[in-house]
Amino acid sequence: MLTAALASFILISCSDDDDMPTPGTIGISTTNDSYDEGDGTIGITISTSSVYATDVTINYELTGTATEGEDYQSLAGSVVLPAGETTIVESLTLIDDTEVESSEEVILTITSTSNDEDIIGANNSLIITITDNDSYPFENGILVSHEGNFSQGNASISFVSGDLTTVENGIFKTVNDVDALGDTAQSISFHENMAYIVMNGSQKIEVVNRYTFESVTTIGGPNETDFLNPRYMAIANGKGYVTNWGDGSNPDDDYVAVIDLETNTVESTISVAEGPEKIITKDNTIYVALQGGFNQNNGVTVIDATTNSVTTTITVGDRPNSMQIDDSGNLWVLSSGNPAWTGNETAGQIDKINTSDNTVTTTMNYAVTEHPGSLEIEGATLYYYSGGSVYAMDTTASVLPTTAEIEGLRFYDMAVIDGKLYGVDAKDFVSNGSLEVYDLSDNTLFASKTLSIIPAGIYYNETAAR
Ligand SMILES: [Ca+2]
Ligand SMILES: [Ca+2]
Ligand SMILES: [Ca+2]
Ligand SMILES: [Ca+2]
Repeated sequence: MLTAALASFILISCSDDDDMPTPGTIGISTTNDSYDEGDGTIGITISTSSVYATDVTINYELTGTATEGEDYQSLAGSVVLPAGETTIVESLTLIDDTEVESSEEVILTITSTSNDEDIIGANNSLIITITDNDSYPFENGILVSHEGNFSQGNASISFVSGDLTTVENGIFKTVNDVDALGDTAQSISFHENMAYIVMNGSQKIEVVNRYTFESVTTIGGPNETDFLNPRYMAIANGKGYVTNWGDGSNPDDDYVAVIDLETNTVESTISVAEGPEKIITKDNTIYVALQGGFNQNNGVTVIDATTNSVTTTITVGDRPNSMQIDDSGNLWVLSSGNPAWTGNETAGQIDKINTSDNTVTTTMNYAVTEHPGSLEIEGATLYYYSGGSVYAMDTTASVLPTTAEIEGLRFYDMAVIDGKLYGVDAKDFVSNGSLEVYDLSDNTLFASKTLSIIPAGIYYNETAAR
C-alpha cells in the first residue's frame, strides 16, 4: 500500500499548486504491493496531476527478478494517455506456472513521455512482488519408512502431509515407476536435498531427492559388496557413515561404511565391535551405538570423522537402542537391557555423556523387567517409550520419571516433532499399520492415519529452501 499512498500524496500535494505553471507529475500505483502468481491480471494505474490537450505516449520498461514471458506476459512498453484524461490503466498478466520458486519482483519504470514537459518525477517506478503458489510433493510433512515383511520385498515409504489431511503410500514406487523399493527399509537420513533410504534386506541405499522422491542413484545392492546388513546413516565432515552388522552370525565382521556423497560410492570401511545400530554426530565426532545385532552389546563407539578412526568406546547399558544430543552438548544413550528371551535379562539404563571428554556423568537404572526404547528430544525435554507408555523427563533430571505422559500405546517406533508425538503401530505385522499423532500440550490423540505394512521409522521432511 506504500506505493499507492505515495502516489496519492503526490497527487494531493501537486493539486495544491493548481495556480502554478509548473508541469504535472506522473503517479503509478497498484491496489496491492504483492500478488499471487495465480491472481491473473493486475491493473497498473498511471496518473498525471495535469490534464493535457493532446494524447501523451508514456514509455516504460520492465525489470526485476521476474522474467518477462515466463512469470508475466510481455507488455508493449508504452501506453497512451488520451487527451483530457488523467489516468490510464496498463494490464499486467501473471503466468501461473508449475515451477517451485521464490518470490520475484517486477519493476515498472516510466522512462520517457511524448509530452514536451518533463513530467517524470521521483515517483516514476513501481515494484510489484509476485509470490509463488507451487510446492514440492513431499515437503513439509512426515515420511514414514515401512520395513515390510522380511525377504518379501514389500518395503515402502509413505508421506503424510504436514496438516495430517492426506496420506500417500508407496511414493518411491509411484514416483519412479518401479515394481518395488526393495526389502526392509530400515531408516532414512537426510543431507541437503537428498534422502538416503537404507535398505537392510536389499543391501543398498536408495538415494532420492527428498522433496520429489525422484531417484538419484542406488548405492550397493544384493549382488554388490558395499553393504552387509546396513542399518542407519549419519553425516559428518561431508561424508555418509552407515552402520553394518556384516554377517549376523559373525561377531567380528561389523563395520561402518564411509560414503563419498559427491560420487555416492563407498570409499572405505571402519571396523567396529558387534551390532552397530543407531549413529549420531556432533560436529566431526560420530557416536555409534553397539546394540549387538542378533546378540547383545553395551557400548558406544566414538569415531573421529577427520581421520575415520575409532578413538574410544564408552560402556553404557545392555543393548543401546537410541541416542540424542541435548542443547548443552550432552549425549543421551538409552539402552533397553537384555530381553528375557536371552536367558540373561538385564535392566534398561539411560546414560548421560559429556561429549567434551566422552565420560558418563549420570546413569539412571530401570527395573530389570523394563525395556525402554525410542529416546526422543525436543528442547529440554527427553521422551521415551516403555511398556506401552510414553514418559517425559527434563535434560537436567537425575532420576527417572515415575508417571507416564500417555498410556495404553503400542508403538513400534515414535518421534517427537514440533510439539506432537508421532507413533507407528505395526499391528499384527501382516496388515496395514497406522500412524497415531498426539498433541503433547494436553496429551490427547490428535489424528490417526492408516499406513502400509510395518511402518517403522518417522521423519519430518522440512519445507525446501526456495
Ligand atoms: Ca521465475
Ligand atoms: Ca503455479
Ligand atoms: Ca511458480
Ligand atoms: Ca556381524
